[in-house]
Amino acid sequence: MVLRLPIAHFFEGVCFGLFLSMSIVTVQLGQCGNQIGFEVFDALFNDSHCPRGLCSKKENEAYQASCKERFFSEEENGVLLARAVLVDMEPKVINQTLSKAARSGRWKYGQHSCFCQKQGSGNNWAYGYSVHGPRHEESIMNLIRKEVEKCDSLSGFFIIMSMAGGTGSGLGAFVTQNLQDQYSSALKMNQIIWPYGTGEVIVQNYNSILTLSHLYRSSDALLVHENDAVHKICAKLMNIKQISFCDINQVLAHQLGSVFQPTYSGEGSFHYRRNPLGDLMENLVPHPEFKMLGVRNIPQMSENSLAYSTFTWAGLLKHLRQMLISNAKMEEGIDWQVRPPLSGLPPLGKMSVNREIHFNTSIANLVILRGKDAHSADVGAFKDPALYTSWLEPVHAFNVWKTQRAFRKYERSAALVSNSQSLVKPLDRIVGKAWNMFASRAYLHQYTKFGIEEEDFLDSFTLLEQVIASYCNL
Ligand SMILES: Nc1nc2c(ncn2[C@@H]2O[C@H](COP(=O)(O)OP(=O)(O)OP(=O)(O)O)[C@@H](O)[C@H]2O)c(=O)[nH]1
Ligand SMILES: [Mg+2]
Repeated sequence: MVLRLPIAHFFEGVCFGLFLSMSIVTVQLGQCGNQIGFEVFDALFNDSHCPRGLCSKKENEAYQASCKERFFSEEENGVLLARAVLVDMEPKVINQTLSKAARSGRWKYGQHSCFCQKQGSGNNWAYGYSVHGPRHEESIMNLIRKEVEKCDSLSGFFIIMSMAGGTGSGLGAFVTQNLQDQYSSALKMNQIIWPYGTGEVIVQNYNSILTLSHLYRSSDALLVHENDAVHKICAKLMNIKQISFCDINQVLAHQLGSVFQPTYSGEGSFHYRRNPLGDLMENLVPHPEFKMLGVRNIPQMSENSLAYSTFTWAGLLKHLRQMLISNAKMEEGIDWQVRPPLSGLPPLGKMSVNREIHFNTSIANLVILRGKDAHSADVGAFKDPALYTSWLEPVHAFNVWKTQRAFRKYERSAALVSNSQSLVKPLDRIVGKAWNMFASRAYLHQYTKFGIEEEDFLDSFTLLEQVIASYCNL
């Protein structure tokens, strides 16, 4: 696969940053994966076709071209097709997703990019993994291969799924493993949705530990969003009263868009970064034992409030850093007392031990700045060695990506992708709950009857206990 760029446009490309990007093939699995996938493509499309962008026409065109190459191919009539494969074991959600995209009138899914069956996996991971997986392996991998063949140059796969259901989680783990076998040099990043803590499904903790442990073996990075955290953002920051999955998915899509949309390839450069997934991995996953990533975003608010707000980079970055170290998912309710240990600040008195425990240590952070004067923003506070584990130099642990092209309606917006301890607590909680059920052998027969044995559960527990211990010891 080679990069094709018409010679006539080559020099123009050099001058105006039209270096085409490598492409990402998205695989949307199950209800959750398909509903989120739609919102992600819609957000990417709408942002890149936003008329303002607060930059020159030429720059806007370069940004648009880069986004297109990453996430869309083009039909002869100019309509954009998402570089995506849709998989579910029941038709309802896929049909809804296809028609929502078609209704947008501006982009759609390919006619032959879906695979669905008549009956889902009934929230049973084992059914998705051991029954649907092998049975439909060939058809699904063929669809993915066709999508890969449409890319001039492949950066990797973005696989969207929940971890609590049966199809997205079980079949998603199966497909990820196949991608690892068949495209070992392409990167695989899984977007996984952490279930509500209150629990919608009794076996969600079983499904979750099986998903996480399998992905830990076959994926390069797990980008995690917790439904509880996004729900709170909808309630507190977006002021939504009756919160639906659609609202949650739009917040999620906003966060993902602010990570995946183009940024300049380096300090002082006006070319857009070519290999988005490769660069993300290089910046954020320095060791395969640590591959759980989270995203934070600022500012986030309803359009009405946005019209009356102004922000400075200094203010946004100060909040974002405190959100990181105090492990807050949104700017409201940040604990400003949390400080880095050994940062040279005066001791905090007798609470200090507790506070230091609450300090969220990072392995790696990537700050992404979009909008007015992004080049002048000072990110020095993220380079403090006290924020990071001691085995990695801050110069390797911190990176910043920028573009002066504004994101959606935000004059300035910042995203932070972190590999940090922030998922240890929720992971420990899920492993604990699953272990309690496992100890009393509850519901195990539903898994063993489809070939997932006690031994597989024990392997999952061992692997995840190890992950928890590694993150705790940072
Ligand atoms: N954020 C978000 N979470 C969702 C959405 N739909 C389902 N979920 C979550 O996903 C989990 C259930 O998984 P689903 O994706 O519905 O299951 P599935 O993959 O279709 O599998 P089966 O229906 O069992 O075949 C629960 O934790 C839900 O909270 C969605 O649109 N957005
Ligand atoms: Mg389903």
